[in-house]
Amino acid sequence: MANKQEEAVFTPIGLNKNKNGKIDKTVKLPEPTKKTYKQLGLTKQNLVDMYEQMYLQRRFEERAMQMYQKGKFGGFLHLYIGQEAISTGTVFALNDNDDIITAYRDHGWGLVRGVTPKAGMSELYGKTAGCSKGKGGSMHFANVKNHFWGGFGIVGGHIPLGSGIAFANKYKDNGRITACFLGDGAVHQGVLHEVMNMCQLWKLPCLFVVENNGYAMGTSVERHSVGEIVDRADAYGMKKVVLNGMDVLTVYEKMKEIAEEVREDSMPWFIEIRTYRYRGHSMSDPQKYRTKEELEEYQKVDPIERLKTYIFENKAISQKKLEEIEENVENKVLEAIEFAENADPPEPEALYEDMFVEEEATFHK
Ligand SMILES: Cc1ncc(C[n+]2csc(CCOP(=O)(O)OP(=O)(O)O)c2C)c(N)n1
Ligand SMILES: [Mg+2]
Repeated sequence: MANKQEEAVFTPIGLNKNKNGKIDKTVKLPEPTKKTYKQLGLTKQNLVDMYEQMYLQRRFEERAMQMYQKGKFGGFLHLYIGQEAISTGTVFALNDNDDIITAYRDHGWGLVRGVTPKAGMSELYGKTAGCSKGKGGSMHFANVKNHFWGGFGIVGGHIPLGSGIAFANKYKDNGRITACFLGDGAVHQGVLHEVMNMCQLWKLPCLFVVENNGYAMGTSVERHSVGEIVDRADAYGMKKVVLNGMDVLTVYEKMKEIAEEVREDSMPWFIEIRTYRYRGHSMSDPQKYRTKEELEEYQKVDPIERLKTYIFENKAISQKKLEEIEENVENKVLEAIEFAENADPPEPEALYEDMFVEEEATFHK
């Protein structure tokens, strides 16, 4: 019951109001690393490789968006555009056999963990050549061979699976760690708190990484979350950090440091990486909840442009050579579209396949 003097108010009030009394919806980006690529143990070639990967993720999705708009395929399409430094910095920092699991904004993760543009595009088109045989679509990119477990549509549904993988790794004593990525909106799913408690208690080598991109669908973080997301770690005595997710070198530096520490002490971490979602939640989002100016603020610190500038400042590659790399990526994406368009759709019987594990489970053989 509301106090007699006041009306019941169910909209968030008073959180980070700016001078005009409006809710300040921006995600505050922490300072990026000051270390040079050499201090981080990276080579000029590593910088170029990171750039190529981020550029591939961006062009793959921009083209996928075009094809979706042309009606070439349907279903959901959640774009990762703006967040590419997180997938790229993480995968360059972790070992190739460390496990990664994420939610439905998963195209970038798939590409960086070895889903080819052809297999990715075919998955979007619902073709058998897709990474999930065309039966998963946008939300179910996966590459189990390369320890990327997908791609999940239920907000928070994959979090206990991530900690289960971490449990299996500890049980097998194989030295692998698990990185479980989730959105800011998923932080409020009760299951996260069940597994954070358990992971801390059982010392599981698991990183819970929140990609705070400012919004859960059309609801800004300021409207859906009390306090700082990262502080959820305090309730569990878990180690925590906030990172700038618009700078690939920052993500690389911290994820590498943390991964090394986890391999030593097998204690979990709660990591908030701040970033920004450039596109709507999915393709049917009119984005009335934010302004063009807000989006442009973040585009000024675009992770791909930022790395490109850094590459030229450090003379890691000539402009001409980088343009060749970009052209090559562009061609690969166009070839992937052609391939997907001409690929076969699944036969109706495929509906009944892959429902259960029929042979021995392949995990950790
Ligand atoms: C259990 C559940 N509730 C609601 C939805 C609908 N839904 C899909 S995405 C989403 C928002 C999640 O936002 P966030 O975790 O911040 O991830 P982002 O989309 O920003 O990557 C919601 C509510 C869902 N898929 N699953
Ligand atoms: Mg979000």
